[in-house]
Amino acid sequence: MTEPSAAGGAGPRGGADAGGKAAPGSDIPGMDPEILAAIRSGLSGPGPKKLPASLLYDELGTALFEAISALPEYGLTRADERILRRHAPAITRGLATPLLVAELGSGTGRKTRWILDALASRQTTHYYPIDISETALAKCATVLGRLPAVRFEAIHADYLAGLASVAAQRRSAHHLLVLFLGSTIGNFEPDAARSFLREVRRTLKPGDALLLGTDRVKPAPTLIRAYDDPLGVTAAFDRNLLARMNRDLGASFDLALFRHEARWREAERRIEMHLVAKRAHEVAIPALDLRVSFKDGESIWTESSYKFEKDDVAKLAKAAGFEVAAEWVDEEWPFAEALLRV
Ligand code: AVJ
Repeated sequence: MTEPSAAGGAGPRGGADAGGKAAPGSDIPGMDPEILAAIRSGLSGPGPKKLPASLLYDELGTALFEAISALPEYGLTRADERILRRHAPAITRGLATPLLVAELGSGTGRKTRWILDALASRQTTHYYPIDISETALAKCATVLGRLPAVRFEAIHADYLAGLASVAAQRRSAHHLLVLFLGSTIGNFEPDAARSFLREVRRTLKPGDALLLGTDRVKPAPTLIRAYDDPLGVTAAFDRNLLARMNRDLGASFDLALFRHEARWREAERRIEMHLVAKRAHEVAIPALDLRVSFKDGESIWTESSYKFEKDDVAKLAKAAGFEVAAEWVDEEWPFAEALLRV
C-alpha cells in the first residue's frame, strides 16, 4: 500500500522555490521536487514540525507496513480482507457489466482477489491497479496478473491521473468500479478527503461505483496499541522515515534520539504518529542545505490516520456527490466497506 501522491498526507504542501535556479536537492532520484519542498517547509521555521506521510512508504517502509498488517494489535487490514472475502458476491452483485475495475493503490493484491474472482465468474473483467510505486505494481502483477478472465493492466501514475486515463480508455458500454480500500482515505485531512473524492466522482458516470474502506472509531487503548505495538514494528515503520532521509538525503538523524509516539485526538477522531526528540540537538540535511534544531521533547508529526463513524462516511460521500448504496461492517474489528453510487 502506498500513499496518495495527489493530495493528503500529514505534511503541508510546500511551495516550490520562487528563485530562478533549482533549489538544492531538487533532482534527487526517488524524491520528487514537491516532496523535497514539503520536507523543507515542514522542518523549517518555528512552528510544529511535520513531514509528508508519503515518505514512510519506500521499499523498506512498505515491507514494514506489511509486517504491521500481521500484528495481532493491528486489525485493520485483516478486517478489510475479511469483509471482501465474505461479501464479494454481495458487493459485486448489483454492478452493471461489462466492468472495468480501477484500484487506487495496488497493495499486495490479496484483498482485491476476492472482488476479481466474484466478477470474473460472471464475465471478463478489466483490472487497472494504479500506483506511483513500480515495486508495488510488480508485486500486484505476481498475485493478480494471471487470473482467468481478468485482463490486467498496471498504471504507473498518481491516483487521479491514473483514474483519468482509465476513464479515457473506457467505451460507452463500460461501467467503472473504483476500489479505494484499506482506509487510505483516513490519511487525508478532511478537506483534502472531500476534494479528492469529488475529483474521483467527476471521472465517473451514472451506473459507476466506488468501494470505500474506512476504519471505524474504537476505544482509545485499542487504537493506541494498534499504532504503538509492543513489538515496536510501528515504531520502526515511523523511524524508518528518518533512516530514509539519512539514506536518500545524506541527513544525520540519530535514530536513538527519537522515540515513536501514537496520540489519539478524540475531538478530531484521528491517530497521530509523532517522532519525539529525547533531548535538544541539531540535525543536518546536506541535500537540502538545511540544519534543523530540535528542542527537548519537540516532535515531528509524521502521519494522521482518521477514524470514522457511520455518519461520517455518509456525509463525506454526500459532500462528494455520492450516495451510500450499501455498507458492510466487520464485527471483530470495526471497519466498514461502503459501496458508493454516483
Ligand atoms: C495504510 C494508511 C491505512 O493509517 O492505519 C499503519 C498506515 N500507519 N500504522 C493506517 C499505518 C501506522 C495505515 N494505512
